Amino acid sequence: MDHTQPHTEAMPRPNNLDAFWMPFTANRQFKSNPRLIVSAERMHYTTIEGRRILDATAGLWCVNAGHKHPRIVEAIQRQAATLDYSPAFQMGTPYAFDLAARLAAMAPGHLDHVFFTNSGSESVDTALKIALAYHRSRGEGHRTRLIGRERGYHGVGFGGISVGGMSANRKAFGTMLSGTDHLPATHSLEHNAYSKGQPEWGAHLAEDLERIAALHDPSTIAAVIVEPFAGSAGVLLPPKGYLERLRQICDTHGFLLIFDEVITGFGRLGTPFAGDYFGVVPDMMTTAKGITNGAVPMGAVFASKDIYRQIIDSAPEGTIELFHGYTYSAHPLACAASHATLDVYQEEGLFDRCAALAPYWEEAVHSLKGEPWVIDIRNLGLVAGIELEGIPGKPTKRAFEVFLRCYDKGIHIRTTGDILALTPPLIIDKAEIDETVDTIRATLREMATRSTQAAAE
Ligand code: PXG
Repeated sequence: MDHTQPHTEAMPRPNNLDAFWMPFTANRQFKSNPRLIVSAERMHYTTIEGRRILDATAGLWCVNAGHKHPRIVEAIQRQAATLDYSPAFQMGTPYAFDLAARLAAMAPGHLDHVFFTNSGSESVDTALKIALAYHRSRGEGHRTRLIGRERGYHGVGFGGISVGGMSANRKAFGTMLSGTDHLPATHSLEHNAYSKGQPEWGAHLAEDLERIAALHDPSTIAAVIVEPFAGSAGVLLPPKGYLERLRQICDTHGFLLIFDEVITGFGRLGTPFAGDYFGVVPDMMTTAKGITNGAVPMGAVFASKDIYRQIIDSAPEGTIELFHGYTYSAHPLACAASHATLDVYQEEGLFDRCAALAPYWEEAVHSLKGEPWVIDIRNLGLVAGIELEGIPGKPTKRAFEVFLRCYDKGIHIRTTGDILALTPPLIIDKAEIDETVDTIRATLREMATRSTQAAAE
């Protein structure tokens, strides 16, 4: 089969769906009615039956330049045929050094150094470890506490779930890291429902960091990690002034501020990073996903000059300064994919395109106000969360039904709890925005009609 051509005809189903233990999936439900994808191009997937599905979530918030971009495909193919693998421990490739320099030049402030990982989860655990190593090398090894936020998502490593605040991701996994604490989530239906962009209410929630500092004593706290806006928990936006205040409190007490930019990085808000959008520069930034347009796994932690110099310069010459790294850190295929991805972002002006489309997007998603069960709509850049009133006693069920029906109608959306999340590739056009929103509208109306009929019977 020619894999460079769009796949059109139906493919045979796999004989056995049992062996693959699927991640973050209702395995039994999925396997009883699987949704199998065999190819993708630009804004669309093709299913095994040959149906086209519009990808309104950029994969899992990662395919910012659209699927199967020829430039990225070609770069990966060329790299695989040139250097398939080479270690990044005590050796290096020109691609990795060039990429790190290029990324550092894109990053805000003094985030001048890049540590490569393979995923967002690894980026988060890496950043938390760097924070601890940094304080220790300054003779402040007593700073061990890590502060996250309720409803935060920082991947699935033990560090990430410890500072994360989504209870389903924590409850089965014991005590996790000790010495963590959590800020309150910033979302309030009561005060901020239907805000367009950043909500007005809630900057004071940052003051809780002072309470946490007073409780534990500031000298025990190493770092604070937050998503600039919470994605996985259902698009929870930072109130105006909130991130600025977190930055100030961290500066006052010597806490490192880490922005988890795994989904906000690489153009999602129309700027390279969310820190640029909000005008707040963290001490470290965790990234993944859009760094390679999702085409090859890769993550990167950006660290400030001060953090890097402190750890590197305080170790004796000739010794390894940070005992950390992955077999696939700076993998040649990922480096090639990332270089090509950055070229595409730049040459196609995709971040500017995102910024230019954001007002149209905002109006389109807010047109769902008043549709059945809709209780809030939130948006920023090319991101939206549409919160539904759940079925009493059956959380998540209503939103999941919307997901299934939209899929049948040819639109892929994400759900978390009873919130629909939309985060399309930055190449989406106005007609595709309308198609996405109209499909959700039609689905909600159809479900409401059916539920009224069922009640009458
Ligand atoms: N941090 C943040 C902020 C994330 O959103 C991770 C870390 C972990 O990345 P990896 O590469 O280890 O998965 C993420 C991942 C969704 C969804 O639909 C979001 C993520 C992953 C899968 C689904 O909200 N974010």
